[in-house]
Amino acid sequence: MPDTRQQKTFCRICEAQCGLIVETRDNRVVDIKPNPDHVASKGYACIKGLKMGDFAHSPDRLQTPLKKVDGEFVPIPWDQAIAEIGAKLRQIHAQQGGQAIAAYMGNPIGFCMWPTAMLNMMLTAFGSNKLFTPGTQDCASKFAGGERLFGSPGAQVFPDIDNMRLLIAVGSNPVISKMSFITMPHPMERIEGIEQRGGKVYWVNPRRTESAKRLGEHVAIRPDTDVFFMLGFLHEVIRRDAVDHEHVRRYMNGYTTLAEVAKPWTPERVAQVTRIPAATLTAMVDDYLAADGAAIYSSTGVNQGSYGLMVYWLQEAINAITGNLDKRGGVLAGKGVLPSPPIPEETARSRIDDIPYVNNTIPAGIMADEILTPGEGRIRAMFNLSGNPLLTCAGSDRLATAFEDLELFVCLDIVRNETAEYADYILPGLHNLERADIPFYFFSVMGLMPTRSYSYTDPVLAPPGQCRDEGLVFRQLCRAAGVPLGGARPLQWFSNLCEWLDTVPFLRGRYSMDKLFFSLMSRVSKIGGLGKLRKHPDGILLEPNARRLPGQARADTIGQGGTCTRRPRGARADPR
Ligand SMILES: Nc1nc2c(c(=O)[nH]1)N[C@H]1C(S)=C(S)[C@@H](COP(=O)(O)OP(=O)(O)OC[C@H]3O[C@@H](n4cnc5c(=O)[nH]c(N)nc54)[C@H](O)[C@@H]3O)O[C@H]1N2
Ligand SMILES: Nc1nc2c(c(=O)[nH]1)N[C@H]1C(S)=C(S)[C@@H](COP(=O)(O)OP(=O)(O)OC[C@H]3O[C@@H](n4cnc5c(=O)[nH]c(N)nc54)[C@H](O)[C@@H]3O)O[C@H]1N2
Ligand code: SF4
Ligand SMILES: [Mo]
Repeated sequence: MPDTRQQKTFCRICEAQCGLIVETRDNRVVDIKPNPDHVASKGYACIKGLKMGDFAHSPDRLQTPLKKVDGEFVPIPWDQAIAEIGAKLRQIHAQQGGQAIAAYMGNPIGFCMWPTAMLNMMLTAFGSNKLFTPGTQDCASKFAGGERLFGSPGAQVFPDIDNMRLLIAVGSNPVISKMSFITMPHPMERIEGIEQRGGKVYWVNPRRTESAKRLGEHVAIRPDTDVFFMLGFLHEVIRRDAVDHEHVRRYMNGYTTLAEVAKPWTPERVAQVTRIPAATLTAMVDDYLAADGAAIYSSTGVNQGSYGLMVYWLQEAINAITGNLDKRGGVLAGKGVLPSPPIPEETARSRIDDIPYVNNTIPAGIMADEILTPGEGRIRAMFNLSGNPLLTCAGSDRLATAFEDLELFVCLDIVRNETAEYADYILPGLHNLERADIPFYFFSVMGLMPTRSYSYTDPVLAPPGQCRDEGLVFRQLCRAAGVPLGGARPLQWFSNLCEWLDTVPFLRGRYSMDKLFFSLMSRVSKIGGLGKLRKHPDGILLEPNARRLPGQARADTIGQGGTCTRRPRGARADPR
């Protein structure tokens, strides 16, 4: 008799994290359907989520650890891989210090809470803060902006799409990508709702995208000139005195400076740079100001440009001074369920070019230089956790040279990608369907949810071959290298105990550390233990989004200065 099962879970390919129903037979996916009862996605899922079984069962799946021997990858047992990598780490740590050990964490696994937490714990164990992420390319501008505008990198705002009358979306293409910094399944249906309510949508983009072809008005802009568009927009808002002065007085600092910055940037002047006709810009301002609930929102097309932070600052300044910040139909402040990880008082700076860290991460753009440039803290050992930086970061040739220069390069992935060709070891990790999870950082910490919800999933599939949870691999490597997980001996002992209990047949799975971690997180978030969460496979609806500025207890998140204050030194922003 085949073992046929149906299990509810949620997708972890993009920010939307749609609810899915997965049907399996003998540990193979036979069908994936959208979950019509999921509290947030309500029966929506896209082709990527529905076809992910093909990736889980791909013939390209890595099934065993590989070691490069004389230029060829040969299979080796896990014990050997852990012992050898651990010994090499121990040596590099002793000779060159913790900062010689670094990691790049790819985007797909960034949606999974456990392996990413354990990677951080391993880096902490070595005393390293060198974590590179794609986020430093695609959204560091927003994290840096959140810190400067609202008091912490995790304090972010998102457009209240379901209630607004006007959306200006800059550098985004939701038909294809489902947006960013907003966890919203089926974005186009909800954006369509704006027009159905009699409102309007503008797409500011050099390209007439699939989204612009579907609805709204396309405004063509010369690439990388969005900062001037924002300056012209702000100039017009201030020239017309369409400013909510009471809102500004109560919650913001620096308005005079803002007005001075915008003063020279008339729509006519801006048009010469952006190629957006002055009449188009002023018509957009007319529509924005006339709408009861409006927002300018920008995404990856801007974040990856030269002026991401400036665009973000100006955009949120416009939303704020017009009274659209913290307004139904404007932009709302995210409210997560977990506290933000602490950000050090003193911002770390990179060895190369003295660049400040953003959200505890170092820019992937200087990874090659951090490896190749001699001196204290030069990277000698590198982990690549489900990333493909050789292709996705700038400067492939130099990165290839850098990866070849490393003393130890370990890639963990489910397939052998281009970057892994440079590895000394390739370790087989888990597909998302093979791990338990809770909603990732943007939900749980930043709370960028138009529909506030929370869920837990058990694994749907057992991993094939010798594929191993990456979180366990980092715990084992800490032990092998003689450094305690997270820098705390009791934590390493606890980790070892959990690992041992998982080998006892009748206890297997009961004390696995990932589940205990999820249980702890869910209890900290006051949602309940895994027992409760398992009873809600369609997710749990949380208290809806609300205005947050007037409540003084929460004013620090939005920043007493909506436009440009920093929190007082020593004050910690509470993301809730
Ligand atoms: N030219 C160009 N470069 C870009 C971008 C662009 O638009 N153009 N976009 C940028 C952006 S927005 C981003 S986020 C980065 C992404 O950059 P990266 O994160 O470096 O690259 P990806 O190709 O998304 O994924 C890396 C690896 O994740 C693995 N993976 C996929 N699913 C799973 C899974 O379920 N489990 C495990 N363990 N691994 C899995 C894949 O095998 C793949 O090898 O690229 C950036 N770089
Ligand atoms: N199918 C699919 N979906 C994905 C992903 C994927 O790889 N494939 N990746 C996921 C990830 S990691 C992310 S971060 C999100 C990204 O999702 P979005 O933030 O929506 O980004 P993109 O779809 O890359 O669209 C960026 C747009 O910016 C435009 N653009 C380029 N340069 C400029 C410029 O200078 N100014 C302006 N105004 N626009 C510009 C481009 O034409 C493009 O339409 O998508 C997620 N969803
Ligand atoms: S929209 Fe994103 S989360 Fe939803 S099914 Fe598609 S890839 Fe998965
Ligand atoms: Mo991204």
